[in-house]
Amino acid sequence: MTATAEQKHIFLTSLRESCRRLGLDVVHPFAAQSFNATEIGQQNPMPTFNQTSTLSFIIGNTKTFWETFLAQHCPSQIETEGERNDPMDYYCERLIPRVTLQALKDAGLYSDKEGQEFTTAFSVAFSHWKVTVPPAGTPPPGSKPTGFVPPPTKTLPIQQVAHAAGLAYLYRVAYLSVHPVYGPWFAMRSIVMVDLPYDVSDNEVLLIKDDSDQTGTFSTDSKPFELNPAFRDISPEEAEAMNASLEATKTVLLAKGWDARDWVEWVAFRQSLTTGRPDWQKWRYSENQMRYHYQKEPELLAESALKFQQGQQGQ
Ligand code: B12
Repeated sequence: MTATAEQKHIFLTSLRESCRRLGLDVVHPFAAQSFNATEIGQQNPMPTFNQTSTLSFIIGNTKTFWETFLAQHCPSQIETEGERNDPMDYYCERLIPRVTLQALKDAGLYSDKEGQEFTTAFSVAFSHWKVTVPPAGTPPPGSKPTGFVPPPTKTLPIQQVAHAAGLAYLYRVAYLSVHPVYGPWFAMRSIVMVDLPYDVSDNEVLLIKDDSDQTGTFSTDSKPFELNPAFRDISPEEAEAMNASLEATKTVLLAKGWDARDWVEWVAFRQSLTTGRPDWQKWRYSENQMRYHYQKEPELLAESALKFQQGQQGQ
């Protein structure tokens, strides 16, 4: 499918605005090839649709997701096992493919009107899962049109994709991706791949440049970071000390094995890599959000949603 610059602009703008409404305020464009060229990318490549530079996005969120999610969370209306198991993952599965498809439609790049069917192929993968069936709202395989292309069957290592895409530095000592603006306080939910060419100018529309949150614009033009943002303001000796300290804490924590009941210690571990960057403090999750992410207790989510919907904080 070819697209005019105007159509691409409409697609990008629609996708970004819809994601923001869903609380997904991180929409980072990049070329799938930047990941596919890495060693792990060669073993588990993202679809490229025969483009030489394929428009792809990492979709994620900062702390702002919490309240948007609480506002619509209604445990009594949960019908499926999938949603009960993880309402946030389910929310992303249900809505990210839908808004992608809608953005393509808005831009005139997809139509399921009878007699005028045409598609732009696209694919959606999730950090928690790989979806290999067409998402809701997309016609099933075999019917016309279906632009949905299954993503790789193996989980995409989203932290490594984000590193190659220039979204966040993968700090391997901590197993955490570090964003230059948010630090470690963000999550990655999904990767969207579209049969359209990626151009550096796409960054103009989609990178962080929201005046209201004063994060400033950030772009690496789909190239990896060379420096760990956690080390930006500290000396090489302090960086070395941070590595050693994280390594020691990690060894102690891993010796116990992963246990969500140790969440306070894991949070302290995450916090400790921000010592050189007090500017990241404002992105730290609220206490309930933090606890929920580590413990995934449905009761806490239900209680926070109820409080939020009743006008209390739900924090
Ligand atoms: C499985 C998983 C875990 C497992 C890891 C066990 C294991 N070794 O398999 C457990 C349950 C321990 C875990 C814990 C946490 N995770 Co985790 N995890 C994942 C997940 C879903 C898949 C990783 C994977 O298999 N990738 C595929 C392989 C091929 O790629 P890889 O790069 O080699 O992946 C390795 C590393 O990611 C590593 N790893 C990732 N997290 C952790 C945590 C620990 C403790 C260990 C030992 C290893 C490890 O294990 C992977 C397999 O070897 C990713 C999402 C994703 N798609 O990558 C999130 C992800 C990496 N986790 C995430 C988070 C936030 C956490 C937690 C903080 C809890 C939480 N949900 O809030 C904790 C603590 C992590 C920490 N570093 O402090 C975020 C990281 C965000 C960021 N800014 O970096 C991700 C990206 C999910 C998301 N929605 O954003 N996680």
